[in-house]
Amino acid sequence: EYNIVRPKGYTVSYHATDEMEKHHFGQTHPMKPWRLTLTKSLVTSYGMPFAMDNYNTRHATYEELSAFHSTDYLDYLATAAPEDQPRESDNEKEPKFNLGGSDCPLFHGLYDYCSMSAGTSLDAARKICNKQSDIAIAWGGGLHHAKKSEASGFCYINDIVLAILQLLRVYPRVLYIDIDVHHGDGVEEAFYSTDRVMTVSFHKYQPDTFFPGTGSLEDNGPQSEHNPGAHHAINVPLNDGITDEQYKNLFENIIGAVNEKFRPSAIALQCGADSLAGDRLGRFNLKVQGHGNCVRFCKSLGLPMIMFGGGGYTPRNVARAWAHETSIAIGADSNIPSTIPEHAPWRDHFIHDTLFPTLTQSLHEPRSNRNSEKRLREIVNHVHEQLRFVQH
Ligand code: ZL4
Ligand code: CA
Ligand code: ZN
Repeated sequence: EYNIVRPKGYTVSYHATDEMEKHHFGQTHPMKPWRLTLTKSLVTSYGMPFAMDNYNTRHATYEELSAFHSTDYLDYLATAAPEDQPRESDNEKEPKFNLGGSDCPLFHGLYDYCSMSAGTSLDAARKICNKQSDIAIAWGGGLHHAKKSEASGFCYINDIVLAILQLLRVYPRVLYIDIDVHHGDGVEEAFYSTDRVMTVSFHKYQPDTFFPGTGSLEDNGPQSEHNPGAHHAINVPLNDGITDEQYKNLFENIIGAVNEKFRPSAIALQCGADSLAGDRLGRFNLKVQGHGNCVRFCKSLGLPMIMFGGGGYTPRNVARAWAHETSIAIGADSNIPSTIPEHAPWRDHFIHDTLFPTLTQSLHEPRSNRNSEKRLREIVNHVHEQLRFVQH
């Protein structure tokens, strides 16, 4: 009923599974897999599936997960039960592999949830590798904090690292971009010693008070002569309240320069939606349009691309952003109405019936902007300095 058609000579694939969305981290935990259902229902109510290849994804196998994770860790992840959760009173019971605390609880079906998230991203990566998709969408992935042998910040399996490892079989260089409000530490660390992956994370940075506390401007990968990965990590540390306009200038300047110097052959874009205004955990003032602009800019570079999910703790805004970004991927963003369709399930859940709420609709009291133009210029200058060392 809307003007949604398949883009000509261009394939977008959407990778998801309803099974993943049924899992719960616990009553009041901020991570709600249900936001994926809300996203899918909004995407569907706009008719977008007609313009994409839609895949119901499978579980990643143990062997696939072990391409990055240690078998010790995977074995414990596969067998640990919610009962193994250390209790407050149990002083001596150390959480193993950082599993079972309040950030990374052990919940029923945890291993299934993790292997589905990874399966979604691996399927997306394979479609990019065999050139069956130009853009592959994996909103169930994007869990950038997980380490080789450790869970961290709501992330247990690093599906992004697994997907990039797949891309590296076919593509000489992969550019990883992370617009989640948190630092993409797990992905940065995994590729610290290679010059085939460049990582760029934009995030709120305030050591000690904002998770994970890493990702300073000066963190650019181990700076030793013998390390090919030196200068291949870029960090853009930001303060509360950054606006669409500032973010657009920074993003296009930095990613434009990185693209020219690094000459990536594929892009992995983590679209964490906790950088939106009004996010339960976030601190920025980005609107859906400002967040989506990053996707539009990346698409304009004309490279094969995977779009991952990530954070996002106000589900109605997560669904808005990821539905809008799906429409950008298929080139339908100017064809769909900004009013949420009458027949959309959960329509009332959105409170305001628009895809693009104003700042006051999202926040009631907009956050004050603590990013001075002077500091943003310093950041851009530092990044350009780093890029002088990168030449492909
Ligand atoms: C919660 O309400 O900063 C977990 C986590 C569970 C339910 C009830 C338990 C109450 C906020 C967060 C106690 C909660 C204490 N429940 C949480 C240092 C911390 C230790 C844990 O978007 N406490 C840790 C992780 C971050 C810390 C952010 C972002 C992931 C991603 C990609 C991960 N951890 C302090 C916090 C709640 C909870 C309420 C919480 N945890 C907020 N920020 C954190 O980048 C997916
Ligand atoms: Ca980030
Ligand atoms: Zn986040």
